[in-house]
Amino acid sequence: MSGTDTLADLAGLLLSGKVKVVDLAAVLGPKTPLLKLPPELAVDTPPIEIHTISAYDKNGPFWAWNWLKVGEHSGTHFDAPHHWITGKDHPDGSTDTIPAQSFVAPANVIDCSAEAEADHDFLLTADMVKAWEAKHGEIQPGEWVLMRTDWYKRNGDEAAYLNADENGPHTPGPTADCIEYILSKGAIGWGTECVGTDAGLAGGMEPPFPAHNLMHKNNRYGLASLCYLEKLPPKGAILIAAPLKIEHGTGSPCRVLALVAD
Ligand code: 23J
Ligand code: MN
Repeated sequence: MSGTDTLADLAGLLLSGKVKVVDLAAVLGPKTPLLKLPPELAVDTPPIEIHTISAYDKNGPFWAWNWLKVGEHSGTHFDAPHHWITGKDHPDGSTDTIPAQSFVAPANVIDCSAEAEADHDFLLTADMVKAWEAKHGEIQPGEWVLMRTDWYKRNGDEAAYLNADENGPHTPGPTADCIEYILSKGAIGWGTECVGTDAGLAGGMEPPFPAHNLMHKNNRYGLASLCYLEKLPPKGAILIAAPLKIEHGTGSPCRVLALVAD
């Protein structure tokens, strides 16, 4: 079958609803939970603002539009390799230089929802990924690996979403050996339903923030604050995740979509 025929089939499947488009993004606005870093270490991303330019009024009688104040790493968002010091020298590692082919890729969805509910500091390990592969099939080169935790259900309550106490944030994520393993399989990216791609306590890991450090060192991508991963099968969904083409951008809020066969 030619590529043209395949696309004609896809067009029919989309129009008939046999292929569904699933929205994996959270609403982006002033109530979006944002990462809080230790103040002695770093400056935080500023709160999101949405300002009206006009609303069919004296500032624009027939039209409505807004302007935004929003950090690149806010809400459901894409992490580009240039976000991390380990990835800063990749010539195709910023939002305006990543090849478009990278923005559409198959997804593997690993369900850790029971584990994350039982242990807010739950860490997905390489051995657990291997056990998942034994059941569902191997992670193939060029595919996303997404960690489902149902954590997005806390997204409406910043304190619950960030889940911090005096020892820092308690949110699930990957171990360094998990990230090393998916990189050995050729994964194009790693995504989670938490505020960042790393676990809450990842600053104390070796290396610190292994999802950021290792994925971006290898010119691979991240997705954070994903929603509704329970709507995706373990294998078979196609992810569409394209950041805004920000000049020298390190990431961008992103309307992440999944194509899912019904
Ligand atoms: C900056 C510093 C640490 C982290 C992050 C950003 C993110 O999670 C992010 O949004 O990329 S952990
Ligand atoms: Mn980010």
